[in-house]
Amino acid sequence: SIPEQLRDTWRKLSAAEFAGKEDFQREVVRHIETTLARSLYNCDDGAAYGGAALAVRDQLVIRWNKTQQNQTIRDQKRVYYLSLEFLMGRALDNSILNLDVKDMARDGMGELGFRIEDVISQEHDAALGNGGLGRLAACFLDCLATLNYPAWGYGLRYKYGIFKQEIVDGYQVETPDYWLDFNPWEFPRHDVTVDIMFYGHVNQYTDENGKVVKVWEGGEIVKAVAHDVPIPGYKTNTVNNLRLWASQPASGEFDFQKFNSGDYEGSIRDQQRAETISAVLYPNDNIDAGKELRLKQQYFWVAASLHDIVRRFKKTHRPWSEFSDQVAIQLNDTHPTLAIVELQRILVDVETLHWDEAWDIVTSTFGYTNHTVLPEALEKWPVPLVQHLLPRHLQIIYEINLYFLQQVEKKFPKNREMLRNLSIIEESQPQVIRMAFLAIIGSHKVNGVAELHSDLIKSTIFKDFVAFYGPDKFTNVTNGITPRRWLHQANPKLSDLISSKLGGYEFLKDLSQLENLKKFLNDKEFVKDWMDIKLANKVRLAKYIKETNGIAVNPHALFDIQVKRIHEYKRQQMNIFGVIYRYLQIKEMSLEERKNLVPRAFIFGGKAAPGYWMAKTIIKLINGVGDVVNNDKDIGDLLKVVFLEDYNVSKAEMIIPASDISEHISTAGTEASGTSNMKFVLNGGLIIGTMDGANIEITREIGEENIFLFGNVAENVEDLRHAHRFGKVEMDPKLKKVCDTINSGLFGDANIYAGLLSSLTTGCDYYLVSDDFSSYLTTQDLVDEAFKDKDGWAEKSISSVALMGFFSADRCINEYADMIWNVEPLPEHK
Ligand code: HBZ
Repeated sequence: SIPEQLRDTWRKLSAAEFAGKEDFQREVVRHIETTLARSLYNCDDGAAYGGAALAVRDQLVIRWNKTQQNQTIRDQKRVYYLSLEFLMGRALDNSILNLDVKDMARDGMGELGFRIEDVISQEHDAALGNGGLGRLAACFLDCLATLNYPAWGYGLRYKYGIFKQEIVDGYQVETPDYWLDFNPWEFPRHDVTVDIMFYGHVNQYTDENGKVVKVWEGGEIVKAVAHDVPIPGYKTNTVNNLRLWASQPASGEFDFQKFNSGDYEGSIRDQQRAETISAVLYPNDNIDAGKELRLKQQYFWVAASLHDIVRRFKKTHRPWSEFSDQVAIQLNDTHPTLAIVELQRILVDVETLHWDEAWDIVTSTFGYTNHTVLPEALEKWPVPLVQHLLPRHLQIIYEINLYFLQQVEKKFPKNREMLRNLSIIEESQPQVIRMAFLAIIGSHKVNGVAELHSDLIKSTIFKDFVAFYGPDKFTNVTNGITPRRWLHQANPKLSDLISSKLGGYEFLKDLSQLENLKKFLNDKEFVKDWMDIKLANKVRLAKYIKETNGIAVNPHALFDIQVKRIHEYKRQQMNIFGVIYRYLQIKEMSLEERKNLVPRAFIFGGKAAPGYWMAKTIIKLINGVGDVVNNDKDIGDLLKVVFLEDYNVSKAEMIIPASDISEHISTAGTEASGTSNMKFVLNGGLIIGTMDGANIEITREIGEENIFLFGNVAENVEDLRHAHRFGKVEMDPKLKKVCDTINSGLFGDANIYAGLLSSLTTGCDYYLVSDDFSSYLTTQDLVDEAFKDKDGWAEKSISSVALMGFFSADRCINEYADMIWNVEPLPEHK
């Protein structure tokens, strides 16, 4: 650092935040002309975005540096959120809003000749995630900064985010998402690197005290390079850090030798092999593909992050016993579970702590969040693979398991079944490591993400752990969303209207204040404004649909939206079957009968994992039905079916505010929480859903009269599945009619859909579509009736929003901080 006597000079020259519009404009123009080397003669929206982003970024960086300095000086306990996914979306609009300079930016860019909306929409989404899990991590970062918690996110800097989806002839086609051509939001730190080792072998030595020392040696080394992203909070000076690791070849003699001996291609190959680790995000949501490269990604990221955390801790010269007073690490699902093993390895092998002392530190440091009960999503790594890639870690896992099972034996003597059920190692061929079990054993708290889900993990997949540890190790933190992005940013008009009634934007930091909206339920003008905003948002979406899909949707139709990853358990197939049934019904109606109908537009969006055939078939069916229905002149506005291509965060910000009703219709007990349900209700949309995930708590908060619930409950699922397996269930006749229509070839060659239809019959209807279909249709009829009563609908919409305070992710972050991390907010710097 700079010598004391020179610091005054330095401070005089320190970068200053822009004070007003002119300052901001000057910075924008300076960046366009110098950083981007463009001029007023060749500045398009893209360059304007670049200039605006760089100007805003400077502002963030000044606060970011001060925040980091403040955190170092105060030296409080920090939280580290380890997530293989951060689904951030766009940063410019969010940064401007969090810095509270949107009006200034709009005026400033306007005077330079640009519409702020056009500038903002130039930005490429940062799509480093699949769905709910990744977006939750992004919401949490916003809240941690807003609430001034000293917190870091750690993830991977994928060169390719989630693929882009195109629809060709009704089918999903994937293209790569190369998003880094211009990314002003990241700062490569070529000086912050960690060497990560793979493969090799374990050597045993006896040291001078006769102690056996194990050393992992001789492996392949890859370099992790830090890329830092500033994370601003809303109306606070706090700007936290998200550190993403990129893999690079560890430059060493090895490469040089190859190069010098003429094997140029060989040395490039090694280089590419290293870069492959952080090249691409695995595009699976709720499915474990079990690929070696994925395990390499996990270890690479976890080892780099832990090394960084340990290095930071060691700078404070505290004793190891204080590690967990300074560090809390949260594991976002089992993907970072190797962090537990890596910390134990560092403490025992490198820092030479006693095993038990090390293990106490480890378990008091980690918390584990589970996001699914679906068996196909639970990670299990084959022992031979781990043996090959991480030989020392495998030994440590065996040792952890041995000590753990000794405790189990003590508590449940001679209970072989208990030992088998609780063992980290599953005795299959080959043996596999159950990562969730390792995560539980290595953490002090385990949480689910909604009440039903947290109860289910305790009574099903982790039942025996509850028997062993008692119930206190397991807890619930119901998910939430950040109202900054999902209300203020996505729906500025609604946010403004709410603020005009509540006397400012304080509600964005304390969402429970929304309750005061109830006072205005009878304020005619307010109610009208409320519904006008909804209509304006629908008009905007209708225009987008016309532009992208060529389909004319009447903005006054009931907009019925299901946007999320395509998965059988989420039951988009039930939705489209319902659409087909509705179509058949309308076709049978007289013109007179049709007059009573509420026109409806069914809008779908979502990606299918590239290898998930059934999900891809569902997309094809939606498009097949759309082709028929949308082109049927006899139907007109009464029914439209739209599939929106490439659903992502920025599209969600446009789509969600435009819904009248949205669908959250998973088989009860399968959707851990769901978070889009919260986003839709917060934007004044009503929802139709099953008693699943957070729908249950949404119902409790907003009242049964404000939600359309249907279908079987989780307790019945097992019996129903059993009945299907033993052939005791007749298909629902309405569903049968739908299947017959699909089989007739009306929506394209019936062979295309054969697999989907047989999942309902020979596949034993695992997701219970037949069992819920009739109550789904009946409830959809209730939705139509309710929508006819405009005043009643508006009342439901407003009173629901008024009661959504609980679902702010600020509430959830405070719960994690109190119950799991034991961290306090840091006084904001000046
Ligand atoms: O996490 C989702 C749950 O399905 C959803 O119910 C919940 O609201 C959300 C946040 O808690 N889970 C995922 O999104 N999971 C994944 O994307 C995933 C990705 C890779 C995997 C496994 C799961 O290997």
